Amino acid sequence: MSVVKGIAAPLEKYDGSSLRILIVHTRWNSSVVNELVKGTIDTMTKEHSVKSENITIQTVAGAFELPFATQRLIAASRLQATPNAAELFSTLGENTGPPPINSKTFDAVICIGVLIKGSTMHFEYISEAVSNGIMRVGLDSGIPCVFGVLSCLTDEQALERAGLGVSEKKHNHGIDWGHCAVELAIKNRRWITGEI
Ligand code: DLZ
Repeated sequence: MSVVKGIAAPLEKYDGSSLRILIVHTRWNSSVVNELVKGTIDTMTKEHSVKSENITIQTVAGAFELPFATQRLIAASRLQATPNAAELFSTLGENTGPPPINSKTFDAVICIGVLIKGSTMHFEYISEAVSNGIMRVGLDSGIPCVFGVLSCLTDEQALERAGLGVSEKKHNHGIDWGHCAVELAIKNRRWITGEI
């Protein structure tokens, strides 16, 4: 039987050697999250030549904190990058369009966490809030924000999707997030300059 699900290979090879990447990950469910972070980093460094010194890693407690932390870290990187006050204030608001490209701002962010369903409605509320929040940060900032949050019904699903399970289908989704971040970062650099 042919395989339907999954991502097709990219159409070009992306050179990530000049990219600056931010990873924000949770400390909830850390054994799975750490493996996902490793898969993401290995993919970017080994397959796209992203320099490990250009990958900034920050942690938050749980998935609910990911959108806020990401938004503030993007703002902080712009503060570091902006040499004068006028420019500084013009980059602080939301919906201000694409950021300046320089050595301090991030080309892409990868938000990584694992939500595992419990016996209350917590999972449903957090999943929706986090996915909407991460999308909003990306659209408001103009910086690609990769959605690296697993929403799993069981521990086994989480392990399988971090490449840790016993099933033959196990796959570390961090690999896909690494590819995705590099592709979108490179493409966004082109789009910022009007190139299509
Ligand atoms: C409270 C909570 C629960 C029950 N489950 C998870 C989870 O599976 N994954 C996760 O990343 N975080 C969880 N949290 C913590 C919330 O995301 C958040 O950190 C707290 O509600 C504090 O805002």
